[in-house]
Amino acid sequence: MKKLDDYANKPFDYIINEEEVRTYTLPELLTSKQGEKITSADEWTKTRRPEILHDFAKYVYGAVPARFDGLEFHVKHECDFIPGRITLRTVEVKVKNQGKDFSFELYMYLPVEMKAPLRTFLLINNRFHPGQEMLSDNEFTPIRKIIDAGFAFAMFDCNFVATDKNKVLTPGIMELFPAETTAPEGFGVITAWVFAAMRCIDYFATVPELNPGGTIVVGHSRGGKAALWTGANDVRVAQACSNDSGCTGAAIARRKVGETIKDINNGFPHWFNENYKNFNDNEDALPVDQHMLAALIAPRFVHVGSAIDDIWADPKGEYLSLIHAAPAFRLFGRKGLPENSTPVLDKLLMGDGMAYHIRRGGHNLGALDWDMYISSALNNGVICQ
Ligand code: GTR
Repeated sequence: MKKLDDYANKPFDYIINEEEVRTYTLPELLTSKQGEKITSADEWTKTRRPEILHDFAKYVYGAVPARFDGLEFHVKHECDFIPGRITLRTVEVKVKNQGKDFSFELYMYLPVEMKAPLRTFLLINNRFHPGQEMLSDNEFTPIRKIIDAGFAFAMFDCNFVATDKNKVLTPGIMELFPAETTAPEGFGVITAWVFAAMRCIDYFATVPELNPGGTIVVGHSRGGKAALWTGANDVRVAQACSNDSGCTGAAIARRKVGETIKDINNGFPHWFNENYKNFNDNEDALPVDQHMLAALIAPRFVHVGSAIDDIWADPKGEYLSLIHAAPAFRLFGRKGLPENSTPVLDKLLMGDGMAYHIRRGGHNLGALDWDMYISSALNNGVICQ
């Protein structure tokens, strides 16, 4: 019987025999569709990055709508969350398109003494429980801890923005975009959440003390997939944190360890676009793999967090995405994860442009994860737009 403590310095060996993983070839990160080698940050930004972004939109998530008719913010109420320390501001975010509008609530937790430029942790909250959770700190939303570390904290309820059930145009933001959601490449629910996250960052830009270009987006699991896709689409994201995002998040799809594309498309067909279904049991035909999603965040910061018991999310595959994304970061002079060091259980592996951690326990966003994300955000020498 393996004992986890014996594997603290080689956590992946505790959960997987790498020799049993199928052999695969990843799509070339630094070769353009025309076959040109990408050797500079400029070529990456002008040529390769748009190609990869386009492929993720077309074959996986659907493009984030860039156009809509209007956007309004209304502060609905403001109250003491902790008197003298933290204010809770509820903002109605109203999006208008094609004669319709849809509003969702953004919850902002702000230090009473706001000193510019304040960076904000934005949680794409897929486990929102109105009432209870909002009124107290909890493991998933440790409001006090984040504020005390010197940040603002914000979140919205995923389910309210786009129902996490199926891709029907039930009340939700997708109703505003009928054409953009119904085509085979039309966007799914994950992209709807990303669109909402980007509108939250638009709100940050209206608050003088907040630095919208210093936003740190965090998401757990399905929210983690959305956090990475937000970081890929919006350069105001200075850091994207993927917590246990697994399949179609941080984990390399071609490994087929844990949840596969077929599993996820069968279980959650509404998260992605219709084209993605063509890659069920057909990973090798996909023009992208998930390391390229992490690469789209370069030269900004990406932090991937895994949990040792969350084998369904393929922790090793999540880590490998960072390794294979690193060449894009190097084009910008960022070194990636430190050379010659591998993850140690419960410790932060802090790199240049990226960080990784794997902790004890299962599929959850907990105290240690937050400590790690806060620590990397404090130390990453953030590149703000
Ligand atoms: C799992 C699912 C994952 C993940 C997660 C979640 O069961 O297979 O892809 O996103 O749920 O969001 O909690």
